[in-house]
Amino acid sequence: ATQPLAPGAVLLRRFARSCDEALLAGVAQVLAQAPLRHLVTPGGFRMSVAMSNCGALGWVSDLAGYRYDAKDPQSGHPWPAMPAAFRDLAVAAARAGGFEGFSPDACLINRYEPGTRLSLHQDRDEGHYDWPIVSVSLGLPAVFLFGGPKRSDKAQRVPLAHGDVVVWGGPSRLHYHGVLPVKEGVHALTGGCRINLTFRKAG
Ligand code: MD3
Ligand code: FE
Repeated sequence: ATQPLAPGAVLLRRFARSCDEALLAGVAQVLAQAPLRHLVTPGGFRMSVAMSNCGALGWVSDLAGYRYDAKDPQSGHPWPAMPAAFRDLAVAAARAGGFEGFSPDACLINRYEPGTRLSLHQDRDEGHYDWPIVSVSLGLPAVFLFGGPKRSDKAQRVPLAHGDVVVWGGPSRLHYHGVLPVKEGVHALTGGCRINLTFRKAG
């Protein structure tokens, strides 16, 4: 089922269900080369979400700021290649959301353990606001906060379950968003955590 959330934002419930095992095999392969880590914000706070990346560019944060980098600062090596199953899913979801020709060069992997949250923010470090961000939720469910163009705009709460995919394009691309603390639970494929993949055109 396709649900419009806001102009330019399309929720594709369960879109990634049929390829969930291939996606999680890809996650394991990437994390073997570029392990999850807790980044530090420019303000000096340790993020509760653990992150890694694959693709030509990866999102990083440290005391110097937020940016995309071709290398994993922890290893000094390029980020692992984007698995074919990742790219194929992201391209198909973007097409279903109305964005033909999406060619992501960055995939951020976020891991949420119970209690982990992501506070309201905008994604403004990519060079291409005309392309959408495609997000894929795997494992434990979460409540996503989807606000407006200003931090103070009222946010809608959108429950996201395993396999749900959202294409965030058009005016929604720069809206504030976040994730409420993930509740304890067990999922057959991920165990006690939620994994989120976000595909972007960053370079
Ligand atoms: C709406 N991740 O990595 S994905 C992020 O569940 C991030 O891990 C969350 O926000 C997560 O930056 C949410 C959904 C998402 C991603 C980007 C957006 C929603 C968005 C950009 C604009 C509007
Ligand atoms: Fe974000």
